[in-house]
Amino acid sequence: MKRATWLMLACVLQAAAAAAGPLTVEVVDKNGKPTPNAVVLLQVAGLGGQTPPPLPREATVAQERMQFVPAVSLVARGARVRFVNRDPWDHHVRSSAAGAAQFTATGKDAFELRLPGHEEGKPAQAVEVTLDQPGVVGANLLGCYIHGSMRGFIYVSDTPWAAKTGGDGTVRFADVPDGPVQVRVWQAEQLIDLPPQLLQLTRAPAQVRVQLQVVPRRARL
Ligand SMILES: [Cu+2]
Repeated sequence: MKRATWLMLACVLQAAAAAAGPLTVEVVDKNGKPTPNAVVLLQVAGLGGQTPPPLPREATVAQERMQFVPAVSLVARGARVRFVNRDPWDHHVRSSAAGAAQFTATGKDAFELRLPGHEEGKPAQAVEVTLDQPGVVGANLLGCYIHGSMRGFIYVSDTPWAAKTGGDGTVRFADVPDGPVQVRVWQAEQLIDLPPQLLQLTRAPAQVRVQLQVVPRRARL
């Protein structure tokens, strides 16, 4: 074979190795209904594709009408999260690794603080926390000592291959490299980890559906 032919072949092979395509992941509950506020994480092994834009390094979580809003935040490790109390009464923000049987204020990833209630005509009280501890990766449960029903989550990811499902229960990654891909889904009320799904992506657009074993309560997005 001529040198030029070899070169061409090499280019074709390289293009094939670096191929990528869109991947849509739909998260549904036990009844098959789309589930918002689930975090989808990919572990990609192939080459090529376009790494998604970095996750937010800043986020705001409000305490509003006795709820954390948004109920689930997805941020990069090292993100600065600002907590704002918009209710007229005090709230706590306490955080610990989700899945722990109870709040542990001693862990590296744990913190707790108290935010005074919002006085009319004054700016709402806010505190900023930086999530830069190694142990902080994963789901972190937010709560309030005074109002036991308040639950929120901050999911800290050290990979940009992560997205939160919207109202349609779906996330779409535009350009996932071909080859083996592991899909993991976290959802606050799915207490038993779902087994990761293994896909073998080819050039064609791919779609996968992940079903939870629970029916989560509706929460604000
Ligand atoms: Cu409270």
